[in-house]
Amino acid sequence: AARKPLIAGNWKMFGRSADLGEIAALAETIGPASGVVDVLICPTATYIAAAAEQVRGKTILIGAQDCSAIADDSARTGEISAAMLADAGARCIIVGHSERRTLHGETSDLVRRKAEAALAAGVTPIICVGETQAEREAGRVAEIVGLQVRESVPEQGANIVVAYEPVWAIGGTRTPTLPEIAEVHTLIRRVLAERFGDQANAIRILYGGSVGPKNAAEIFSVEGVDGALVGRASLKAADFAAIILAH
Ligand code: G2H
Repeated sequence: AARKPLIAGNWKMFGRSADLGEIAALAETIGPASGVVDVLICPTATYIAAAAEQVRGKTILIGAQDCSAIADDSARTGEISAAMLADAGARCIIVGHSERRTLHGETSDLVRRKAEAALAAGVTPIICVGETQAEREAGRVAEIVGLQVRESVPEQGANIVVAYEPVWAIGGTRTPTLPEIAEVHTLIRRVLAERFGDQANAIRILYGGSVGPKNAAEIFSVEGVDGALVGRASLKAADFAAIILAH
């Protein structure tokens, strides 16, 4: 299946106003490469509108890092709905990042409802899954990741992206071996096919966790890897451009 690669930057709670200029610099550097891959930058919600302004007329997409699971306009002080993020210019929303699951107690059930809220707002959810170090050492990768996919992916609608982010590989220097990445991506597509049949072939599955300019090309060479979710290395235009151009 011909899936257009997606290279997504997750600015986490790092990127500030002063960093928004990196987006224009990125557009300048990648030039026509942005036609063959989809490029997405997800800043903190308060910067989405300004970031969307930066990419006006360019092919770079802007997204969000999280959204409320509640789809309707309602009394939810402090929450931001997927529709509001879409209003601000978000085209994709990351849901279920391991930092949300671990540090904010999000369950797969909540992640699925967030993904459903994104779909209802016409925004593509990027649903994150991944095992911990202890789970990998216990030989439970297929069980844990399979369960997370079954529980976090909405029943309806194959218009999603899945990101495989092994928790132990995030924000460090270690990544799985290439065969290990291939194995989990194959597993995820098999689980998606159980639900969506042939439609699963159109779903992009990204790898995330310590992707940088040095290892991007080899990770992109892995069968079944349709792009990357990049944290720290997405903040500086030069680094992120090098990753995009490695595809
Ligand atoms: C994993 C990734 C982006 P980093 O969290 O989501 O971050 O590339 O810094 O490991």
